[in-house]
Amino acid sequence: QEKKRLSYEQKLEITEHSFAKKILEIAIEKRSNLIASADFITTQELLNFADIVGPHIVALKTHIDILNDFDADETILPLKDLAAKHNFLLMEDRKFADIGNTQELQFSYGTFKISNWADLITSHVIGGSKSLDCFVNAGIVAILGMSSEGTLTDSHYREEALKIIENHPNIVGCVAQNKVPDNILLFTPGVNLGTSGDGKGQQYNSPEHVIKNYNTDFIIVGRGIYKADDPELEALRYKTEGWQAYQDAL
Ligand code: 5BU
Repeated sequence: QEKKRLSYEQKLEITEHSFAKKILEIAIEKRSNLIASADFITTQELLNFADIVGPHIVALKTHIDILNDFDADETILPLKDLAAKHNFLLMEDRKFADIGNTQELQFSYGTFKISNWADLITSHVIGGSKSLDCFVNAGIVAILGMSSEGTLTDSHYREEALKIIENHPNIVGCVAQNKVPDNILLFTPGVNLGTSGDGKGQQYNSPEHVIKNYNTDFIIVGRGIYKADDPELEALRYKTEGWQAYQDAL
């Protein structure tokens, strides 16, 4: 018999990291494995979207540096309120890729002061294990493999990256397009029900495909939801498909 995937309850028992526990608890409570990527350039759109899809998601993924009108008081305070109101985590997709000292500065200083508000942050592991020590009081989602055509995250890179990911205490999970060991939460972007690519290198699969084939824990959906005519309805569709595929795989 084929080995079944672990349930979110089972993962909750084996995980050590507090932010891993949090996202698993939200998944169980909401019966959702959906992360919405909110790639907006205005605060108003970002906040509207967060309020609409908030009840259906486990986390909202941001690229805070693409906002034209970022303001700590006008953007982050209401965003934190919405995260509390709807019980989702804030995941900043910063993709750090530098030495530890620089990442420490980028994490806590400058315009965005990410460490003040992000629950999860994404980081490459290209700077080596020690470069990740600076990310305290947040959970790292480490990038193992990218979804884009021609990515350099080949099997050798991923093999070496996985050694870092498996052994670093600040890491809660990784972004990848393949299976990973059970103790690492798997986040998979490049998920869309309507199209197989965006003409700019992005490659898409369905929620069912990634959950059944890679044992993905959390699907990350951007344009599939925020470009839809009715984003809430579309979020519900991805949520339902994602949860159904998870239950089928148990
Ligand atoms: P899309 O609109 O669903 O294509 O958006 C995908 C989001 O996930 C977008 O914010 C990307 O920056 C992010 N992403 C990705 O698409 N692929 C990757 O490998 C990584 C991040 Br890492």
